[in-house]
Amino acid sequence: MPIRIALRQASRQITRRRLATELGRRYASTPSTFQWDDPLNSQSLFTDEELAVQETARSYCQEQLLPRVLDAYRNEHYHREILTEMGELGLLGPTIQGYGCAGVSSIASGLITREVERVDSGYRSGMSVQSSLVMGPIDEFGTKEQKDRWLEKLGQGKLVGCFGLTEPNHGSDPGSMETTAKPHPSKEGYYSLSGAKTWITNSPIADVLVVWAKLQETGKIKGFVIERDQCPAGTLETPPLKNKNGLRASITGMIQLDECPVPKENMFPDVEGLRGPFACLNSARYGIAWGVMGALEDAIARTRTYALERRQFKNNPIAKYQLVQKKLADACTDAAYGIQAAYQVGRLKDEGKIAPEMISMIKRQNCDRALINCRHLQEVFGGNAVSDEYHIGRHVANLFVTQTYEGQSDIHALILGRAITGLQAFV
Ligand code: TGC
Ligand code: FAD
Repeated sequence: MPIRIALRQASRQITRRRLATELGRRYASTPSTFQWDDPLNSQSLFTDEELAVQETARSYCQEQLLPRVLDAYRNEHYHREILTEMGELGLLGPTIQGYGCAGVSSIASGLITREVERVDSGYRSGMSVQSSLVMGPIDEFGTKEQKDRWLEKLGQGKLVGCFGLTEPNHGSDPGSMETTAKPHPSKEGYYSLSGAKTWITNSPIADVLVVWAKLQETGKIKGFVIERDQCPAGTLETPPLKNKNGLRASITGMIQLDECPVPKENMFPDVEGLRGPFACLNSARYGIAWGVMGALEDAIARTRTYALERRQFKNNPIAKYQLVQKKLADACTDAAYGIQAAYQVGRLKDEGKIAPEMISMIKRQNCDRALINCRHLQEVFGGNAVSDEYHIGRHVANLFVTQTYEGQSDIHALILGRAITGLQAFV
């Protein structure tokens, strides 16, 4: 059964279940009822289909991902099968029409990333790369042959993809990249790619690698899809980068290309320059803006529970103390505002009315606020914050990475500054 139809059926079931069991609590709650875990009643904004997608994602994440995360994080082990499981549920490439993808709204896709990152940013990272940074450019810039060849298998999680833009010497400034593509000296109809990409999510396990390189003939950036199993020995290496102190439940590595032959038909024909990678990054950054709110919401829920149970001074729960309450009030406010902002940008995205600066604004603000609030909430756990079983330290370490990748926070401030003043401050 096509996933979209499954989702519609699920949506109807949820509507019935919702009316039966949740009436009066959240969806049908009166406007005056304050819910600490949804202070501005964002649930009331979502369509039935979006609620169904949220429910599917939440059940999967809480029942299947959460039990695995501590082991994955401790051992820095990414469970490859997660992408297959997500594919079976229709969570990959969810906004893409056709190729077995769910074809749901940008809000629904944001709700998926929020649920996944409620468990762990690294799991969201692996999924975002597959959906926004690999399936996204193939869908947007690929030929029909390229789409037919890869999209369905990527959507099912049968193939894993990665996105290589960052280089060892060029992170915030990818326009200065050194990786080149030139006509292959001995293979007719092939380009030869050489260069190195670093800090690449999924690269050690990727079957298809979207790599951005400068075409030697023109000096313009072009996108290529490299198929690992087509690369002669020694032309493609993807060593893992181990011993990370954040995002340990995801897998990260390099892409090393040494005169790697890539068929000309694997190049995206009609997009050139930074517009190509940045168009994909718009979707991925939008997803992060939702995702980090999930991590913050999980931190709030865990902190609230802990503060109500932990007693100090005359047997009072520490939740009774004003400084603890202020930390929770700040965090709940930022989470609620962040969701509203992400929602507005998502609706505008689907209406074709977004400017990239809107995405810079929510990516930066939501990542910064998630990180700062989690760092404050971590204090509520006292010494127990040091134990990974309380999960808060893992969120803090992960959120530092989310603030850094896909444009570090200050870089997004400069993107906004350029839009506000008309003056660019990068160089
Ligand atoms: P600039 O002159 O600003 O732009 C060059 C061309 O690109 C176009 N463009 C965009 N198009 C669509 N969407 C956007 N958001 C766009 N931003 C720029 C622009 O219109 C122009 O087009 P054209 O046709 O005129 O050539 O370029 P610049 O070199 O001055 O850029 C500066 C800056 C800082 C904005 C940019 O380089 C930047 O954003 N740097 C941050 C780098 C970054 O985000 N890297 C991400 C790597 S991927 C990653 O981190 C994945 S992590 C995944 C995970 O694990 O979840
Ligand atoms: P730099 O560019 O060296 O920046 C260092 C600091 O200098 C930052 O604070 C930055 O804001 C500041 N800075 C730089 N230039 C300026 C300026 N002009 N004005 C003011 N401040 C400035 N990349 C991919 O392509 N694909 C991936 O899948 C991917 N996954 C990642 C996964 C992880 C776990 C990590 C850590 C990174 C990943 N990245 C990926 C790379 C990521 O996008 C880069 O790390 C990020 O863009 C920053 O680049 P950089 O690390 O080279 O930092």
